[in-house]
Amino acid sequence: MSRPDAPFRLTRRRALQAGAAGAGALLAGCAPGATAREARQADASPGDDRPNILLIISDQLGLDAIGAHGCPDVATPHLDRLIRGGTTFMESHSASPVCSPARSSIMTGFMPVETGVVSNGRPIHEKRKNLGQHFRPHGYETVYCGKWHLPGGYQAAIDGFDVLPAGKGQGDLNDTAVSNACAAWIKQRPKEKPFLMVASFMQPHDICYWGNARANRMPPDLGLPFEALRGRLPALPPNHTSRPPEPKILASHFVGDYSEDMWRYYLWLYARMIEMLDADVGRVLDTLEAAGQADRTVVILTSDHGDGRGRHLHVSKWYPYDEAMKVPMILACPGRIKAGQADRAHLVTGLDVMATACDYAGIKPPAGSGGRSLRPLAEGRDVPWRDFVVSEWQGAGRMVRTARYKYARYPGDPVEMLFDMQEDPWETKNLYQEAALADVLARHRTMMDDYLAGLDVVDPTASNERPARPAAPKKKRT
Ligand SMILES: [Ca+2]
Repeated sequence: MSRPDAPFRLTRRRALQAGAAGAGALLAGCAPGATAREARQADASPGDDRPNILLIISDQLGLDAIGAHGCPDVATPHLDRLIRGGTTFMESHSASPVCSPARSSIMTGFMPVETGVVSNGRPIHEKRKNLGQHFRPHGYETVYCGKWHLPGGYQAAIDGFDVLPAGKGQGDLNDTAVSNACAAWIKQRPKEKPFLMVASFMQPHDICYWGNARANRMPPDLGLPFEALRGRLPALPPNHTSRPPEPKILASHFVGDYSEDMWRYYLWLYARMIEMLDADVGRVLDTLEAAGQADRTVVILTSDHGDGRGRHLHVSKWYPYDEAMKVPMILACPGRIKAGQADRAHLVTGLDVMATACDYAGIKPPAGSGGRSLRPLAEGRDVPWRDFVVSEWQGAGRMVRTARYKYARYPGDPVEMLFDMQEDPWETKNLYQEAALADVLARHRTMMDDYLAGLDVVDPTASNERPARPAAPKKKRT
């Protein structure tokens, strides 16, 4: 664990860790008590041409909330250039549409029930290594900046990483500090070793705070705060009021008292928060290019989960619907990764981040991980691929997604969910009782059961979240 007051210093412990990975001959001459500079020089690997890995994590960014992914309501020039300069996966699903569980999967390559992070604010089980712990012994500089939430939101120290201090707070206050800290580190970083950097931004998650304030304090008939916005607000989605039959826990979980103006203003605000994120992503990408590192850095950009965006009367996340499930998964590196490729054929998941990073670094991925390397797909190679991805949330909810169908259930609830994503991409018709699809339903149940039975489940780790306040009465459209 690194000291928060010396984030860049190469400690003797880290030098020894690097030595274990192959720089041992150089390190052999490094006497006990050597200075940090001497240790760094001794650790140098001039012939190391492994690529850097830059993992950019957004919070609450839906896959189709980006300009280059077809969203007409937002200006995202930097995300767009990353997408157009690389490969973007259009069938990318979160391993859990909830913050900490999704992050634990991105950071380890395992499902939340395998990391112990089955709900927010829990630490990763000691059985699983995070990206930093996995990469550092192999000679990578490993740095982390921004939101962690495994368990604390912003940590001064994270096992496996040097943490770049950038304060803490919500996205509008803190993301620019994160992008500046990452940019500063890239400019001055030690050049001898490849790096693994995680730049973890909060936006557009700030929409949650607006939503909470809206729900708790603002009257439903408030109207638009700025009349001049009328006529410029995003349109409501086609499934805005769609409420197909749902398991009980979902059926009561929607916002019923927003006016149409308020819904559209909320979508407008969400877009502005994405534009804030875009500017910070741009700062880091620009710095990478200016430092001459773009063509030796594999950029992976993803998000923990999406946002309701008025689909099915939803705000926030926690749902098996696409508004919460589908997240960007963008890979880019000039000369290494196919540019301008939108992959609509392969189902991918947050579990794949670890395996992909390992593949590019020449590091063996963690044994038993369900993640797959996206590298062959990003490089345009045809390889056998998985038939489905799985997601979990709220402890008990489970979803399996195949090329055509989405199946979801909660144990003990007789109402299951089955959507034909080809015929009904907006998820408006729950087909679980369709006799003609009984075989499809049975096949998806079996697929899920077999997958779950094969997981290496650990005891859930302890949560540091404060006990939830008593729930406010549910608001329903009348
Ligand atoms: Ca989140």
